[in-house]
Amino acid sequence: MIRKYAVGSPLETYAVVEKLETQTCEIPYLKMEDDGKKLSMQLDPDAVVYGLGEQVRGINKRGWIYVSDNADDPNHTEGKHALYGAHNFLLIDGTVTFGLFLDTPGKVTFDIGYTSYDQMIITFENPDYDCYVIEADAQNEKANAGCAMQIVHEFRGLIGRSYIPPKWAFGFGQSRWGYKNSTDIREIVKQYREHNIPLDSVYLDIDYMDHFKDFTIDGQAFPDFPEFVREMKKEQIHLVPIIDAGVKIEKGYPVYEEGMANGYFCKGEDGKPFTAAVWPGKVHFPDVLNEEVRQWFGNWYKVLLNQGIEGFWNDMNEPAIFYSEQHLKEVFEQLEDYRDKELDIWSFFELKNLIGGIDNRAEDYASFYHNYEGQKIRHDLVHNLYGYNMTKAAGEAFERLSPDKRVLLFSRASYIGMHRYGGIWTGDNQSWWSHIALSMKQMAGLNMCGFLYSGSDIGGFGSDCTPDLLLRWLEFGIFTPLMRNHAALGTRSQEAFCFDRKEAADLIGLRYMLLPYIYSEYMKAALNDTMYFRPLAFDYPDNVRARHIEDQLCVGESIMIAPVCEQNAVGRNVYLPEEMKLYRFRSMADFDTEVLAEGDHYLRVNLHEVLIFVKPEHIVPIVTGQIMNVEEEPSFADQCKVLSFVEKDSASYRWYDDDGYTRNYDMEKRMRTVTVDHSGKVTIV
Ligand code: MIG
Repeated sequence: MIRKYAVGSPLETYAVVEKLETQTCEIPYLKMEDDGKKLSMQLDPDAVVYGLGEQVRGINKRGWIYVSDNADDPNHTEGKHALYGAHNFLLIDGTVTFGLFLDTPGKVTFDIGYTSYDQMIITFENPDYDCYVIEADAQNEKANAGCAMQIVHEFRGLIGRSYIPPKWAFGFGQSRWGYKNSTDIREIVKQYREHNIPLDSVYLDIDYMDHFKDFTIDGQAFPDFPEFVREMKKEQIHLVPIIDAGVKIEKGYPVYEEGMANGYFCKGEDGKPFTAAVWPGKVHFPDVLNEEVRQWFGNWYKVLLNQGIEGFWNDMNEPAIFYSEQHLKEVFEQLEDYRDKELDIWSFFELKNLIGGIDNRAEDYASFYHNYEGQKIRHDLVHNLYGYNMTKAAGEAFERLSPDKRVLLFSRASYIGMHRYGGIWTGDNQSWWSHIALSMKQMAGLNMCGFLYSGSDIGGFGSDCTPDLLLRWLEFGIFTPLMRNHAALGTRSQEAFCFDRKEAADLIGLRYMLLPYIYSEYMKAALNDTMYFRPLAFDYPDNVRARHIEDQLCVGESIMIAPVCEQNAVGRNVYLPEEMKLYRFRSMADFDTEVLAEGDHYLRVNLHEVLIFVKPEHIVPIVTGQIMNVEEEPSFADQCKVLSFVEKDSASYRWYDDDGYTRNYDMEKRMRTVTVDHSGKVTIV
């Protein structure tokens, strides 16, 4: 059951697709103070607080303070409070269990046991918000456990169906900031093919553009781009270009000219387009909060669709600002004060902050405006909606421009609601062990909020990757719907062929082996409003131990995973909430199995091994063979191979499959029942 409450005069964000009556009574469970600026509640000692999507720290968010304030921040350390997304959904699971969605585009602070471990305090910079309280239907004092999945399911119904990418986007992708031209990209593909490592896509970072201008191609680097796209497609490689939020100011550049002629850019106090600087130098930001601008900006993607492109990633859409024209002037003026001065400790830090603080400034975000549904609204009040609406512009355009064929789309900045138009990647992580673990935890939170198509930069974006780190990261990455290796300019090369090629090929091969399962489970999660990645407690609600497990996840309905995220570890402790069958894979052809009892186990996990724990009476459809890309993937229906743990007479699995391209997702027509009997015999009905 979902109840809606309104505080102040909330702005429509279009996060929610179901319109509910607003309740007039008080919000349950929470104490409201300060005219709605503050909501708080007591947390009982054992309560777990899930949610917040893409954030730092644990699956259980207790013990830290988080802020919804979309940030271009490449340092995802534990001390941070905000990353690129604003996902104001919480699930409090204690003596009372309920979900809470705070729909507001402004800044929200979630003190979840930070000031005091037994208190949650939510504060709003502007107390104008819709508050949704979600309870499981069968709730009674005793039967709280088991509500979590039901609550998320209800919430997901409220916010609408998750984005579905084309099937090839479940293949492995290679990316790197710094592939300069078609020669570089051909070489990457060649290396992959030579070393028999499967690959479905190569990403084009900003280097492909002409002077970082959106919807242009550097003609020198890519002399005949459409032909190059065709050439790659013949190799079964899909090219995925990046699009940035800022539009370069340049006379004669049509995106700029059209935007200017129609007044489509965000404006400053003076009514003139607001000028910031990002990659291309000075830019204006398209006012994507405005519907007409969204249509216009979205249509520009056609330029690339027409050249054969089938997927995009939207970047820098917090929006990131290197500096604003106005503030840079001020900085230069203030710098004069420091000339010839002997700096003491205070003036030294002032100077340092003056220069170091020119990017992504709160004051700059408060200095330009949107034309939102006829209202002039200052950017900082709707800051968290920008990336969402840039991606919505693209997503809506694809529905018009490519009505029959799905287009891959994911974004860096996001807000709940964007999950209907695209996925997200988790941004600029580092080649750190702790960031494998972080990405695991983020997947759980993101899935609750509807962001199913997601993944982190495998191998790490910043810093230098190492051979062992890449293998361990792949061992988790083979389960993330978006499986992409990406790295920053200037870092050590970390493509799968760089280090232990054979092992990397085997690991990526396992992804393709599991594709029938991964795709089926993804589609079921999207079409049924459920979660592909789940914390253990969602599946084992009565199990007290499961509530506090942060480093294992359930993936789809049949399996649990327990990746190794520690340097030099040769094994790890794994907790089994019930008896399971362990498949220990070294490659598709090289694996062994063992049934493990419920409880604690220390398991050895060599550097290139993947552990898959199959639940009792469960089935995982797979395919085997030399699979180099999704297109050439054999059909499960032809091979009828499974991983399974069947001790009773037989078990069954609902297997979803479709053509992978069209937008007809008829669940009933595309679902088949797979049965495996005790002897291992597989039948498909
Ligand atoms: O300021 O396009 O997160 O994936 O490689 C860096 C260059 C801009 C940030 C993205 C990253 C991408 C990079 N971009």
